[in-house]
Amino acid sequence: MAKNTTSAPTLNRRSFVAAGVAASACLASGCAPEAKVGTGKEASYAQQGAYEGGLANTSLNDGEWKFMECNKGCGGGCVNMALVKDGKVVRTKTDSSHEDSLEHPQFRGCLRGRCAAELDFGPDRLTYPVKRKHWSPDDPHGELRGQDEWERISWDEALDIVADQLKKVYTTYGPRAVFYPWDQRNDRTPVLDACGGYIASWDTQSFGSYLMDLAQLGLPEVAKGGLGTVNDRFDIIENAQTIVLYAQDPAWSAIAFAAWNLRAAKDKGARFVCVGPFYNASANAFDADWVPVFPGTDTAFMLGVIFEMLRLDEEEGGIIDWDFLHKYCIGFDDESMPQDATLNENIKGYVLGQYDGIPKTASWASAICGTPESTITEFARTVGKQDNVVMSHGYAAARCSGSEDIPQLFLTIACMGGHMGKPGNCYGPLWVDGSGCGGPALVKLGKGGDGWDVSSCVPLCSPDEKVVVRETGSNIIRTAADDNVNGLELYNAVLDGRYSNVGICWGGQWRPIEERECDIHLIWGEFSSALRAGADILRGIEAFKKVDFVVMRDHVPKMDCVYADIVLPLAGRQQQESLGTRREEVCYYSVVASPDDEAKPNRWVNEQLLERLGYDPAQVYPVSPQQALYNQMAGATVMNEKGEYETLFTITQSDIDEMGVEGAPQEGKIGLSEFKEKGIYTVERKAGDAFTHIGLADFFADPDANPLPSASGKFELYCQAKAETFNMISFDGRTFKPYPIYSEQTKPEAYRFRCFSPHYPRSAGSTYSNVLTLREAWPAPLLLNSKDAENLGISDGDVAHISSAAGSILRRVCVTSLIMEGTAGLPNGCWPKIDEEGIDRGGCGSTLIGGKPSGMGVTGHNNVWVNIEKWEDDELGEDCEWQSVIQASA
Ligand SMILES: Nc1nc2c(c(=O)[nH]1)N[C@H]1C(S)=C(S)[C@@H](COP(=O)(O)OP(=O)(O)OC[C@H]3O[C@@H](n4cnc5c(=O)[nH]c(N)nc54)[C@H](O)[C@@H]3O)O[C@H]1N2
Ligand SMILES: Nc1nc2c(c(=O)[nH]1)N[C@H]1C(S)=C(S)[C@@H](COP(=O)(O)OP(=O)(O)OC[C@H]3O[C@@H](n4cnc5c(=O)[nH]c(N)nc54)[C@H](O)[C@@H]3O)O[C@H]1N2
Ligand code: SF4
Ligand SMILES: [Mo]
Repeated sequence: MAKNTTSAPTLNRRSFVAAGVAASACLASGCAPEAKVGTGKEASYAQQGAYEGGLANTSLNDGEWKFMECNKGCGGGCVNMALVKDGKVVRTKTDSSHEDSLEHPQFRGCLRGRCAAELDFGPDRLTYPVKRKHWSPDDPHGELRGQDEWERISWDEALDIVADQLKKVYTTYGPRAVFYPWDQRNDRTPVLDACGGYIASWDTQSFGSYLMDLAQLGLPEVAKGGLGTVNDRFDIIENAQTIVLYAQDPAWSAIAFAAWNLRAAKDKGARFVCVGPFYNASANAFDADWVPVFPGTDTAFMLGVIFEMLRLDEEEGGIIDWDFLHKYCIGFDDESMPQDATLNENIKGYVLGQYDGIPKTASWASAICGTPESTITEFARTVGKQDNVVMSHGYAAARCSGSEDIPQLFLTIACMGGHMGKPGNCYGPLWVDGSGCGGPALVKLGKGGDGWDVSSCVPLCSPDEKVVVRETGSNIIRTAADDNVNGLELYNAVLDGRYSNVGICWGGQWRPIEERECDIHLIWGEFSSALRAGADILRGIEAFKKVDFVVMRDHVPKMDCVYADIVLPLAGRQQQESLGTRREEVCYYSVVASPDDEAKPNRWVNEQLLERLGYDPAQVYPVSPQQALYNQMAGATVMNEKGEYETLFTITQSDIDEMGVEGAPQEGKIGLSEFKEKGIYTVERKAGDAFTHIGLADFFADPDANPLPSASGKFELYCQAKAETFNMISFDGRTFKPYPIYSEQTKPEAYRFRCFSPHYPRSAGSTYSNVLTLREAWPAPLLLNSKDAENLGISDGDVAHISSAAGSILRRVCVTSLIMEGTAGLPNGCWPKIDEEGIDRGGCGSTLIGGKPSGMGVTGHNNVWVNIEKWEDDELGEDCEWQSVIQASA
């Protein structure tokens, strides 16, 4: 048994810096690098790594500038650049390809993108495969996960072990013993698909209740960006009079240049309104009016707003756009009921209290949502029909238990004000997806053809096993009997062998809720940080400890790796060429550096495993990565003013030869080598140009000829299909109506604060949150209202112990008047660090989230009930003083 070693030793900043300095001194004097490799990251970093801090003394021209792909996570794709000298990144910057303007913007990266080299080549980067010392096929010693020592092993050993374990589990227990707790949409694992599928998971952690089948309401699917309803940025900048940022903070959490476009709208005179528990960075930046709403109470708030809109319209007139409601929507009132209605009820009657005797007045709402009555009335006026209003929402309000009806309610308010289909008016997840640039892509990449097809692979499991084959667009995948575990039941599935299946959430493929049993033996992980991102981390650790085998692959030692048996090191984004696009631009990312270590590309790992499992990788992956990149380039097109797509790149035979691919020379608008040199191609814009776009313009021009995807072809404010789906998958037996209703959330006696989880500049998800520079710049404190802090005896900078029914964490506190009393804002993305007592000293929000799924299975990421106390037991230290590492013992 390992003596008291934790498998995630933390790297202390001072020792890291000292080791780096010592190692570089060693390099300068020509010492041989040998012995360092394999004994620890502090040593191997400077020898093998490709990032060197101490940028200040480097000249801007001393080296070669390369285009550095950001590890995103925010969904954007900015231009970030790295100055590379002698194979090391010595400096970074962002887009400087041309002068910045609204018409031809620079695609500037944020602070995370500028740290992309430190992420990909930092001191904690995984550089060789490791095995947990006390794991063996016969006795996994699961109880030591997270505490054991690591042994460095060769790729051959590592891949053999993984392939053997897969064979064993598939042939002995079948595909339902393999658990890949990540998004069921996922089409990222040809290895498990080839073997016969696996149990996947689904979660509302990101989109919240917007994960519902939005098409039923007439809206575009959220997974496709949900942007079909959104106007072009120039329309918004020029024409919006009011911009509502509902549960949204683009200044902290938007994609790339979203906040910058909002700034332009502000300069043109738009008024901003921020709705949520936090007067956030965007509210500050755009001098917004604040509509405070307690986390998780938006249903009550919006019902109150609808009541007030009805009242004001009746008393004063000019608030509700009745023509819009009756032409483009169904089911707002008795006059517009759909033919398939089974109830003689609707939102208008409900709000007026006609069915339950409770009018949803401003005073009724205020008692629940904490918004002053007069502010509810004021908001009702603001979103009335008189002004051009952009109704922009994030997903935070929908990431709350009890939030099922939020998408339909927000839509209802937008429709009551008639805020769609005309200049300066639109509704949608603006500034969350696609930088708020609504409209068809102006630049498109060709199809790479690098998806995979496992249809030739004979599953390893017995032919009796139910294996479901589906196409995801680019790939053919398999899942085990369409098993999908809800995010709040992940660990029940492992520990109790039980969960509730509701089918596939994407594309409306839900099925009736059904109890299922399972017997999970193997946990697989890639592309996500399921243990950190999900919920109930403490139970998650128990689940990881229970199974026979856990295998993870990543660039960095995230928590899931720390609790694994085999960890496979992946080469980062910046070790390969790639392309990225958004509406107006296409970016090129070069190979930035190639550190001399054992990290390998993801695809290489898959090919090696497929081969060991008896499959032919060339059949699974018909196109080489380089050919796929070429195909994307050769097929790239750009829209002209007539709306036609034209070939983008001129490609010569020598370009083709240089890439070592097959293809034919072609004529386009820009030479491929010129593009690679510039790193970006953008479509220049101007206000009123041919690319200006109004969301769903065709529908609004002729709703009968261009119906929406709902049953009626219109916006369904009474939606039979929605009610049927929700009731079919209700986890707690709660019933829903075709129109939005309030469902009571009772406050547990023992808890005082409602904690929400703002997405925070330090990281994108948990990605980047290990970077010490970012940890130092953004310490991620718990935000606490000054009156609450005073009552708790907590001062700014003190450490608090924050506890919920699921677990507890420590975090330094930032005392502020910018969040509502009775709430607490815990930044998302911190890496957990669980101590012997089970306290998370890393301050990860998911440690606090737990409980059973309710309603359609929404997780309460933004309305978890907590208690807060001052922590005086010991010192916490700063996040930038530690970093988790996985290193083999000498
Ligand atoms: N408490 C709390 N939890 C939350 C949220 C919250 O607000 N509060 N937000 C939720 C939201 S909105 C989301 S979207 C999720 C995000 O959660 P995840 O989808 O798990 O995202 P990350 O935490 O960024 O982890 C992504 C991991 O994939 C790795 N990775 C990157 N590229 C590759 C690759 O090419 N191959 C492989 N194998 N791995 C790669 C990264 O290094 C990183 O470890 O978190 C959710 N969890
Ligand atoms: N810097 C950074 N950017 C990111 C990410 C990141 O981790 N870091 N993550 C990316 C991802 S995966 C996603 S999904 C998006 C998330 O984007 P959003 O969902 O828009 O982001 P959040 O920060 O969770 O929430 C925005 C605001 O909503 C408010 N809010 C919280 N709870 C409630 C509520 O119950 N009701 C109301 N009305 N308001 C509420 C908060 O005050 C917060 O300021 O961001 C993306 N961008
Ligand atoms: S994290 Fe997002 S906004 Fe920041 S540089 Fe990367 S892609 Fe751009
Ligand atoms: Mo997300």
